[in-house]
Amino acid sequence: MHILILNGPNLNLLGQREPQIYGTNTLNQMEESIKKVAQPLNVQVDFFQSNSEGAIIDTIHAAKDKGIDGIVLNAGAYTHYSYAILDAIHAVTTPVVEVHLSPIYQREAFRHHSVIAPACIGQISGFGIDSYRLGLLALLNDLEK
Ligand code: CA2
Repeated sequence: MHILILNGPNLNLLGQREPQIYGTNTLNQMEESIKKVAQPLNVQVDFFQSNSEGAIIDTIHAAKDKGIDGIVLNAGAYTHYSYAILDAIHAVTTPVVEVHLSPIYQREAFRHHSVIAPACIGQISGFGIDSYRLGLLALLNDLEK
């Protein structure tokens, strides 16, 4: 199995700002912890982060041709308003699990709605960097059905 962990805007700052909301682990530390989970499961994991909506969309489109079986996506704030990312997920057959570090339903009202959720197979939020591990396991579980 070949999985992509795709991160959107500002997540390159993980661990460097707002640790009370997003924790103290960096994006690199999250990636290392995912590799440790994936290796014994024989799962190949790729990582990509972009602050650009277009790059995220291009990456979703290209996933299948790169042999990627599924995507764990933290679209950052695009989650709440990017119909373009919603359309991109709808346009491909690659399954996508939506993840969030923070408990989005306990935060500001604008974070309570995900416009991309209808195109995703499921959503995990509020578990800090563990949301990625849980998202990966949920995706693998779905792919193995
Ligand atoms: O909780 C999440 O994972 C979010 O997707 C993170 C987004 C936010 O807009 C969503 O509502 C929920 C923000 C990412 C910002 O990441 C930072 C990380 C560290 C320091 C500053 C920003």
